[in-house]
Amino acid sequence: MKKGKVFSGVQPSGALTIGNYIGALRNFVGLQDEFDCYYCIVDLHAITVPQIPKNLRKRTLDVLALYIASGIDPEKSTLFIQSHVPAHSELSWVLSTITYMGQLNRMTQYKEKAKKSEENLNAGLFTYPVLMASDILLYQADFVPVGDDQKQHLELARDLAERFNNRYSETFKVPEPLISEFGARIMSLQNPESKMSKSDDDENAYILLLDDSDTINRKIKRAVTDSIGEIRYCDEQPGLKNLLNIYSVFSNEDVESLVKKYDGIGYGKFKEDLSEVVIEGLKPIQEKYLQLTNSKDYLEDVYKKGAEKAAYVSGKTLRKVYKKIGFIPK
Ligand code: AQP
Repeated sequence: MKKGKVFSGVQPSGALTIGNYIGALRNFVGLQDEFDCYYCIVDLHAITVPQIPKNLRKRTLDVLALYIASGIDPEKSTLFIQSHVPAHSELSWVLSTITYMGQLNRMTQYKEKAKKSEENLNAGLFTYPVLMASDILLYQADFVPVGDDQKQHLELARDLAERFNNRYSETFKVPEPLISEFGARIMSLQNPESKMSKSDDDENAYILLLDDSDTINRKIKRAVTDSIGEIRYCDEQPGLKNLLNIYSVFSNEDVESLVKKYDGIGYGKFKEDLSEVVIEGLKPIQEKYLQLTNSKDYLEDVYKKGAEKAAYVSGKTLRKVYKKIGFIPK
């Protein structure tokens, strides 16, 4: 039987955080056996905010290395760089002609990013979700594992697939989001009301996958909690709730047992233990990452092979689209 397809991507817009890992990467790993998975490094998306070319190059390869270090196997999954597959930009243009301005205007991520980058309010930031829809629809993905913040973008992808199918006949699979119930939104350590983001100006707001143990200790120590002084899992203590979520993911213990374990114990000890659990959890990823960054040829081999396969699969969809809308085949 043919396997279902999965597509997802990560932007090389900064070093990856444990938010990216918990909400996305770690879930990618578990899908590899059951599905035909395409995991992309979405560099075209990353340039919607200014990037220093040298850093972008490095981060792109870093994301690839971190995909593999987190357990994604290039023999099972297709790993590739978005700009290596021109069909993404090509389909994006087509889909932009059936996207309503009103839909894009409602996108929360656009509104938030627009606030942050008033002097660089470029059109790419606005049409970002159309490119994301193209990424997904090109592979006829059944499922898209993402963090909770991407739900709205995924709705647009579904909507565009349906609109195109209704207008020109069945062409695209309508994808379903795969958002894990737990850890879908890891919050900033400095402001538990907003999500942890790799492009946050405050480096104490996030833990990077590649942070060393001293840095992790320091950031967790400084993480915002409250003055209640009791370890509980509730909305009135959002900082603590977030830390408990992180603890649970890295320790594989459920939140309830953690709350029991720390009954009557202060935040200091809890944070110390949390640091240890995070440091231990990240260790194997960091070790594998280090090995991989010394194997440039291997990484190049992976992304070249990945691009070949991705170009083949996406090319088929794009040709179908072009034909249906009335373009003359080459
Ligand atoms: N805080 C988070 N909690 C859970 N999941 C998260 N993701 C991001 N932040 C969290 C998930 O990570 C995947 C890759 O995200 P992305 O790089 O494509 O862009 P993003 O969602 O905009 O992530 P960032 O870290 O906030 O990047 P910047 O700061 O560059 O915008 C996605 O599946 C996302 O849901």
